[in-house]
Amino acid sequence: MSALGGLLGAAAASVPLIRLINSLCLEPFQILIEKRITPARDWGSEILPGRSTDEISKGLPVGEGTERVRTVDGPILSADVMSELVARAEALESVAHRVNLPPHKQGATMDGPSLYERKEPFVDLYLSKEWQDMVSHVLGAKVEPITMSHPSTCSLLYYTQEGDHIAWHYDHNMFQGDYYTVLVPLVNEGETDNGLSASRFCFRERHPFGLHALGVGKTHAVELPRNSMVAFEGPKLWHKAGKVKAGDRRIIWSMVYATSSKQLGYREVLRRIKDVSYIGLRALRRGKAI
Ligand SMILES: O=C(O)CCC(=O)C(=O)O
Ligand SMILES: [Fe+2]
Repeated sequence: MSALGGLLGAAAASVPLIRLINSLCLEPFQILIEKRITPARDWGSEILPGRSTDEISKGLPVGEGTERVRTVDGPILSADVMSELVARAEALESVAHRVNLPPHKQGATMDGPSLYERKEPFVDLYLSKEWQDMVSHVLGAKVEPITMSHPSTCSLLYYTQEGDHIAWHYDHNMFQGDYYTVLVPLVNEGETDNGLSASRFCFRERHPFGLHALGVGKTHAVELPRNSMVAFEGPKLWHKAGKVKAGDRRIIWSMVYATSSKQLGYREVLRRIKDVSYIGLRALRRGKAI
């Protein structure tokens, strides 16, 4: 083989590697672009309608290691905005990406990049200063939005078929600052006594030797009616979404905020490796949700 042929061959062989490195390293640069996104709407009067942020409850009276959980009773958003978001979420259900990864997860997801590309109102609200301020107040920490290129930044989770759930887990922090997950139920309907689905947001108190992951310690189950909110430090709180029963419908708007949205490259690589272990190389596609 000529020197040129060898060079071309080596270049061709390295294309997948270059793609891989690109997809692992590109995202930190995307933050710079996304910081320029300005929300189109004024959401101020739609958030906590008729209530001041000082009136809203801050935190659950729970035990050791759960101080990072905050719940807020509804209404979080005005009836009009809530109806609009519910209608959009219902309309997107047919295009949401369904996964079945027993025993970890079963359900459908509309990931952040897809919501962003479709200019859905969730992204506008997520990025707005008013919403950010309210979330910061609830958490007692000044937080900011993270890159829109992550699947979980601002996503919709559908628990609409029997057995849909997410098993016990920590969320993955790939940022320098503290990382918070914020959940707002858009739909939560079923046959339980109070009309909610059988799926509850559950979290377990931290055990000093990590035995909470083995089932040791007190578990709390939180009922989340439509238009309420729970916010928590996902990478430090052992949590899950229980299984829905046949006929239940639970649709959650899930968001991520951080005290510093500067990404740590090696943590992002670890996240990608974890995702690839679940769903294979297609996890490397930009914004692919599992
Ligand atoms: O749907 C739930 O209750 C939990 C969702 C969750 O764990 C997450 O978005 O990180
Ligand atoms: Fe989670």
